[in-house]
Amino acid sequence: MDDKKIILSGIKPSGELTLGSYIGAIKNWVELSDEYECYYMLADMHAITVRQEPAELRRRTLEQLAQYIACGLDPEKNTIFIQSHVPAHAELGWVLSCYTMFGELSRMTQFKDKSAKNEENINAGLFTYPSLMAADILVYQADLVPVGDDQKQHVEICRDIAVRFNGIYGETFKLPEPFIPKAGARIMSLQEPQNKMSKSEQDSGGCICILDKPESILRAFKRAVTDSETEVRYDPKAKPGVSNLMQIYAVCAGKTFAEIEAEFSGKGYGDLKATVGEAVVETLRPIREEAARLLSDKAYLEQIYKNGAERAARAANRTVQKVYKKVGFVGK
Ligand code: ATP
Ligand code: LTN
Repeated sequence: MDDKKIILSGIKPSGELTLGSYIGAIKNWVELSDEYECYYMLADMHAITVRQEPAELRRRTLEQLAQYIACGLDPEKNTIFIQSHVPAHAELGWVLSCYTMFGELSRMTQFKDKSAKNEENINAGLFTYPSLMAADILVYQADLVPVGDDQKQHVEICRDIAVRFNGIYGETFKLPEPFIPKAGARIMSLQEPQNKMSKSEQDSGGCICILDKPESILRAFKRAVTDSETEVRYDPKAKPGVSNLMQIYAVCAGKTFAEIEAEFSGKGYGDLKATVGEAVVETLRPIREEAARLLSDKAYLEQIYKNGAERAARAANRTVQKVYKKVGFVGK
């Protein structure tokens, strides 16, 4: 077991989990979990870079944990934990923020997007977020970070920070690689297919959540924006709406784009939307049902996150001790 390569990834419990985060991230976490030693966290410390209602954050964190397991992450095989339960993240995060440049952080797309959307709360945490994310990854000496396309830039800055630190103090951190899926790395909004499907735009009908009821999923797909042609063809530039539906269908039904084009040749967009909606309903149904069952057993969930934090802390503390020594802190 010890020679397995290591994975770390996480999602902020800042909103309901979406079909985008399932396809872009969690589905791959499950698929990779046999081959790797995996650490999957609930990134609650990242969530507070945007103002959260405390009771809501607590509820969503537990709901998200139930959904991780319901999606197929086996807590026996994977270390599943809540970020704030493992102080090593914040400890290494502070150290790494001293090796992260202001200019580098200023170029982060997510910071630019989020600060444009939250003009009244452009806080320092939102800005230094990538240093903490680098700590999340490097503290486990992760080899691979399975994320959607939008997080690629954050994994790259993490590598830059690691290279810089290693250059000063000698080999300390392993350099992680992003794992971005070929299909589904960027699921788009059903209403504005030029924008990413995001949990922050939940009310527009463009976003599907993992726990949504079948009727509302079918309704959202029925209303999905397409284009003024009639042909079902994969062409993300010219036909973003249709191509997005095809991506979703390809992942949920395990079909290639060529197979999908053949299946809908001579049929209209109405058929495509209904078929994709059904495929999504069937993909999410078992997850929603299992999540509801797990949520009724709070003691079980508590045991998972407590065990997870203990296991995670053992690995993470080793790296923090090594780093503290290298930068010149007096040992305890
Ligand atoms: P927010 O809008 O609040 O920033 P989000 O919906 O983008 O949130 P995250 O918590 O940032 O969700 O993302 C969780 C994981 O899912 C990340 O690895 C991210 O890359 C991936 N992901 C999120 N949305 C999509 C999407 N639309 N398509 C593919 N992957 C996605
Ligand atoms: N930044 C990510 C969430 C996140 C993460 C991580 C992903 C926090 N720490 C470590 C991978 C590895 C986001 O906004 N989706």
